[in-house]
Amino acid sequence: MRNNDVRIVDALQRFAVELPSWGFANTGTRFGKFLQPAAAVTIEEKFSDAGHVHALTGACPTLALHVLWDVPDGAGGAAEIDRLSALYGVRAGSINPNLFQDQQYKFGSFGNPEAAVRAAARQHVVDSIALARALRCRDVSLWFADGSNYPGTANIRQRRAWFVENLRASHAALGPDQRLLVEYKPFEPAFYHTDIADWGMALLLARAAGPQARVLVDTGHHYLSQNVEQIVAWLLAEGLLGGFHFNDRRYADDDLTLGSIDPYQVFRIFHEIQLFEHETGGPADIAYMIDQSHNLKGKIEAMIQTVAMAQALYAKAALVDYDRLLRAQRQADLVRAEECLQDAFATDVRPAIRDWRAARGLPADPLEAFREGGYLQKITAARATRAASPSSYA
Ligand code: RM4
Ligand code: MN
Ligand code: MN
Repeated sequence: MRNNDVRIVDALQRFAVELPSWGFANTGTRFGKFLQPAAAVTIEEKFSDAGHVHALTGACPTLALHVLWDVPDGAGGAAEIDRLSALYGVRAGSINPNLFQDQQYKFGSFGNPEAAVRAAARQHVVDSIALARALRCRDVSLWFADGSNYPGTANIRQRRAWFVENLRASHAALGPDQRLLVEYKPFEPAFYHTDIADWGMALLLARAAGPQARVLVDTGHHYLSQNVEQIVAWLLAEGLLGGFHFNDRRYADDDLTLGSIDPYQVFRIFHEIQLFEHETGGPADIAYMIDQSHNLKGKIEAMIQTVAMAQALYAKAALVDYDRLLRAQRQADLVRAEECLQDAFATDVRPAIRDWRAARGLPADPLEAFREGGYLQKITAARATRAASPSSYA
């Protein structure tokens, strides 16, 4: 048991997860938006909420920014972001260009048949890289809504070539310490073909882009029953796993709270990563990020719940007995091998996590601390005075 406690503490010490600025804003579905009076509208409010989550969990030192929604002035807005970082105790994290919202992107961005639109999209990514550099952010994270709705309406190979061209040009703008993350998604908003539909396409494009490009795995961006941890294992083996967008889903890209539907899958993903680290003797260079926007749950509460879930599942994965596991695998001792994972998953890590929090001066139960702390009441009163405004997303 003591040994377990040490492993849990070690795991918690090295685990950090990035919050999404858009997770604190009013979002919804394409059918409707149910506005929350406490939802963040300004970038300052998003920093404030993220700072509060970090203060309660100690695990979220960075905030992902969406360029168009958060820093529309690009690198010109960097000084204000720096001010907010210092004020609220969270740094800017990944920078997310927006290549899907402008009218010009109706038929795509990097894959648009018009050269002028492809050039505008490329310029936006180059500007986003400059913003990231001004903020000392390493990762520029690309997600494309590009695709087509009907067979025959797009030249799939031509668009692929345009993607390669623009990704190479974007990569050329990176500073030596920066990375380009390429996210994939099988469908939506495109319903016939999506230009980067799966991890294989993302991997080939990342490779074509250049040595500082990596694949980003959004856990919700897979077909039902797909083995996500196998994808993770392969990307690790190829040295191309750059980061995650965490969320859960029951049907498609539902952006539900991490681990709410299938915590064992998240555990298995963490297991593949930690086994890789055990075997290679060093940390995998992965950016863990949350990509969730809660429509019905309280936004800050759901974010704290997510972080606590991520910590617990990461800690459980750290409990797998590798010697026993690898021996059982070699001997094809199936049940024993399987048990190694199941035992770790079944371990109650909550007491050790509470102790770890207390030792660091954090509330033992961050959700309870949030409910009792008065922050939500304070921002609800302060923000209710202005007309609630939905964000443009979703
Ligand atoms: C996508 C994807 C991206 C996010 C957009 C808004 O489904 O998950 O990461 O930026 O939504
Ligand atoms: Mn995502
Ligand atoms: Mn998504």
